[in-house]
Amino acid sequence: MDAINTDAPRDDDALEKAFQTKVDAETRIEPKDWMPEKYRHTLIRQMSQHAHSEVVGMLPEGNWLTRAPSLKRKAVLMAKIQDEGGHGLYLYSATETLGISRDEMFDQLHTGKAKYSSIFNYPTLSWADIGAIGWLVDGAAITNQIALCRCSYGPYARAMIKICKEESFHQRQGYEIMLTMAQGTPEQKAMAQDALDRWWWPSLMMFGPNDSNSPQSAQSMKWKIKRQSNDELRQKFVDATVPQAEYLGLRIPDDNLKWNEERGHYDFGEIDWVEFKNVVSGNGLCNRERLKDRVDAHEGGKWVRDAALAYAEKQKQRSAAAAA
Ligand code: FAQ
Repeated sequence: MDAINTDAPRDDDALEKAFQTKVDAETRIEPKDWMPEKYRHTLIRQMSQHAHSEVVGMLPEGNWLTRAPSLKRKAVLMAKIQDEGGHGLYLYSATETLGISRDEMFDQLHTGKAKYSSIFNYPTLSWADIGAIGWLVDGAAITNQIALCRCSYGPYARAMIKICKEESFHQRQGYEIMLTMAQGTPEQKAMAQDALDRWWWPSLMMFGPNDSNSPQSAQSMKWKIKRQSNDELRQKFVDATVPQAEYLGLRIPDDNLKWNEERGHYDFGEIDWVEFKNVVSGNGLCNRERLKDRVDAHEGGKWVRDAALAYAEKQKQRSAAAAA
């Protein structure tokens, strides 16, 4: 058998061309395949930010676990939050296939070097916020993630399929909370409206900057990491969500929202990009609190990780002794 000469000069241009041909032909890229370094880095950036978002996203909802209005609501919310933790774990594992360790990713999150979704830096002020998060935040997340199920990188695309199924249940449980409140007492309906007022614009920001202002988009679309642009996905979300708000009898807080017959889509107002930039750069209402809670949870769990490692080491030594 011929040995592969790893010292031979490699023609990166030819490799990149072959790589792009493979992507264009819709052949999935797998961990051991050759890939351009920039593709690997782009995926590590996006997938680790996505994983961090799932894990930090547990915090605003966790705030309401002890105050859920009934045992049933509490059990459902607990299951949803655990699902989000599971999504973080799939995504961290999928990202590890690209050659970064989980410890490095945690370090990037805890030192503020890595981003996570802007949405989780807003406070959850009432029980209706739990409904609004499920309906709008999970609804926006699914809109984005359905497109990611066809991402060119195999482990990311496959993780998304399971995650989307669970997010779809999350979205329904949120909508059902909103429906119950919107059909409840006038005070409950007012709480639901207030939650929609506060979560609508931040939910639209989840899709990222406008296409004309999105530095990563062009290359990510060419590599089929992203299959639809930020603005296309945002429009899809608005078009799907407006009739849902109408059914609830709630008003979306946007005076410029109206159906455009010619485009076949809803027109909507301008996002406050100054607010978006502030939140993404660490100055949102809850950025500091969220990072502190994450770091505290990680440090608080150190003894569990140490105990698990010590146990694994003891088992290894026992098996080695038994085999000797
Ligand atoms: N927040 O050039 P682009 C969930 C950053 S999961 C913070 O457009 P790209 C589940 C962006 O990273 C929600 N940063 O970038 C759940 C880039 O930064 P960098 C998370 C943002 O990557 C529900 C820079 O701005 N989902 O909710 C945001 O092509 C309920 C320039 O932007 C994902 O992560 C933002 N909103 O497009 C859990 C999906 N937007 O690294 C609990 C995967 C943009 O260059 C409860 N990610 N940035 O410094 C994506 O699809 C993409 O990364 C985008 C951004 C669309 C987010």
